[in-house]
Amino acid sequence: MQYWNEKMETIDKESLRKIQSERLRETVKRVYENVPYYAEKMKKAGITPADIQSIDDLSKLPFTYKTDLRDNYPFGTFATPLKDVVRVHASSGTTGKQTVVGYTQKDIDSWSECVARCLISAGVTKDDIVHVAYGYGLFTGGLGLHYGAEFIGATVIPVSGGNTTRQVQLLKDFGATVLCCTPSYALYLADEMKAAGITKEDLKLRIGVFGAEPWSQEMRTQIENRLGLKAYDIYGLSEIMGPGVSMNCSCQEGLHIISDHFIAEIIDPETEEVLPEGSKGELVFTCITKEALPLIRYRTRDLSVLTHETCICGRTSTRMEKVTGRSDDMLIIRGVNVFPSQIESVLLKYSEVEPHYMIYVDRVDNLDVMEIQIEMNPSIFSDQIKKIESIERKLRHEIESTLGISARIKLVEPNSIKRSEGKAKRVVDNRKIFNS
Ligand code: DLL
Repeated sequence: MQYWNEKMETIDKESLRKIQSERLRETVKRVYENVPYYAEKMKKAGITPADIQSIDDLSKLPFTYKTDLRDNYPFGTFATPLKDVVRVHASSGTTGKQTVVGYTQKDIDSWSECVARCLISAGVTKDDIVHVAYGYGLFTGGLGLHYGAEFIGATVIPVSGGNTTRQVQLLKDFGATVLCCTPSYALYLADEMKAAGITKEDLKLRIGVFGAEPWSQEMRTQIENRLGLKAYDIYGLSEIMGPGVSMNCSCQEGLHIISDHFIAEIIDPETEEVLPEGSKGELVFTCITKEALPLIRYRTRDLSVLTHETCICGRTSTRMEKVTGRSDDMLIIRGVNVFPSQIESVLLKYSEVEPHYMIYVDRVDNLDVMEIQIEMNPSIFSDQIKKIESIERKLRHEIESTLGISARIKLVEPNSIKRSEGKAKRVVDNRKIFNS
């Protein structure tokens, strides 16, 4: 089967515009009536739902930012009462607070269909065995792929992340044909296979569904060669839905956005001006079918390029190029979103250290590692090594529980971190994902 929902996936452009306009009108009216935060924002911008008649009016609407979700933490941006919300997920916010997202049963069904459409466009069928190694839990990766794969009737192995030795054994024993995980974890699995003396011929993998972090063409080639599969890029973000906002089809000419559910725009991140088709800029999404959290013009901070040309596969949806970076300082480390500001908010709580720090990120044996160097306060500098080590331990523990991933903590001498004269440079990312 080539399509999951042929009618929608190959719909002519004019009919798609009509559907998008109609759904946009309904969504704007619904958020205006049900979300005080949106009503206020629209009033400030001097518009009412009557001003939004078609997708040509989209640019009249104000943007939504990640901080808006944080300011209305946890459920203040929901457009339905909590009793109609059947599931909640979350991802990192810019400070300690999580960005909380919710789904009604209809949202879960649409999400499953979006992921199903993505998987089918990459060639997954109901006869496949799908090993899901994205994390299950508040992160949308595990359950998102799980429901989508089940929706098409495939056999799902819900392994979640971690315990790599066991993952390799399960891949071999259960004969998975599809692997879903972050691209960096795919390479880590390849290393683990090598160590266990398992070759790609011992496995039955044929398709890889990789996303949740940026990855290069070189990495794709490496993964394909080492695991003996064809690698596909899946994109998404929790605020909009989770995985399945877009994905490569078998032509691999960009990622198909599920355009009857999400309207995409590209803007200049500085001027916020909408850019013409083909320009590189920041992706902005508007949800037009969501019930619980229909975000309007959400600033993703992800950099990409859009095209509205029909693909060779016959799909008429808007396509986006592989995401090549971000317009903010968010890092994705082992699939987890990390903002330097989250680290800073932990450090500021400790009087033993100064708010001067550097974050070093590297990839060692296909695994992301992070080291945070922090200046000690002069008062503890002369203290015993034991005391310094105990502060490092305390910080390590707190950073790990705030970020959800571990980091090496190294306390350094007072005044040893270079002060900047302009914007502070706090991150050195040596992973060189895009060689730029
Ligand atoms: O990462 C959802 C997801 C799960 C996508 C599994 C794909 C597979 P968040 O945790 O909210 O959601 O992080 C969203 O991750 O804004 C991008 O910066 C980045 N990202 C996601 N997919 C890709 C991709 C999930 N294919 C943030 N390429 C997004 C590059 C990606 N970056």
